[in-house]
Amino acid sequence: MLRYVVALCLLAVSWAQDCQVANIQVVENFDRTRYTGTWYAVGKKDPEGLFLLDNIVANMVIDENGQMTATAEGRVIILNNWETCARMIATFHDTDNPSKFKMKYWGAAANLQEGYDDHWVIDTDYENYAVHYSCRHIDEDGTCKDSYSFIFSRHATGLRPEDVATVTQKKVDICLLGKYRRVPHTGYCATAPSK
Ligand code: RTL
Repeated sequence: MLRYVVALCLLAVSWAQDCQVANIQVVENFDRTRYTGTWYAVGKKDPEGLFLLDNIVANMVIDENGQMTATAEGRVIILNNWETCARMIATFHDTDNPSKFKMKYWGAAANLQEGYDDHWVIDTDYENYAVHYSCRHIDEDGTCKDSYSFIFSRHATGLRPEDVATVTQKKVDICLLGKYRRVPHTGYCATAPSK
């Protein structure tokens, strides 16, 4: 009997979650104003290549034209083994879905990475947690070949225990459960010289 229940549950999960990027659900009625302010990355799933390591803090802003912009910082090690606090700047471009943005980003220093990525808000309660997702390359079968994702918290200490289950379910929904690492906050970017 138990075997059938387990099999049925697995089937239900695989139906609900086909890992097609086009089917990923994002937060409903996204309110960009409530998304502004400081977000501490407390978990991250890395993309391929160079990435922010830890001490990652983002600050979302709405400019005078209503456009969402952001600054972010985080510890990085750039190609020649040089450790620094990367200070990044981003502008967000609207799409036909209010929770899905294109994010143009660049470094305050010229030797930092720049790019144009998706920035999807999968879920947020605005006051405690946000689940972000970005797929850089969609595979031929419609699944994501190279993604990154941040679990943001309003609290540098991590998620509130009552938000953990919701966030875990969202990790399942975006097919990234088990792929995240915790993001330590040690004050690195507050003290290290910027470059
Ligand atoms: C996040 C949201 C807020 C604004 C920005 C973000 C992403 C920054 C990235 C930076 C990568 C930097 C690297 C530097 C080394 O050269 C999503 C936090 C800009 C992806 C790899």
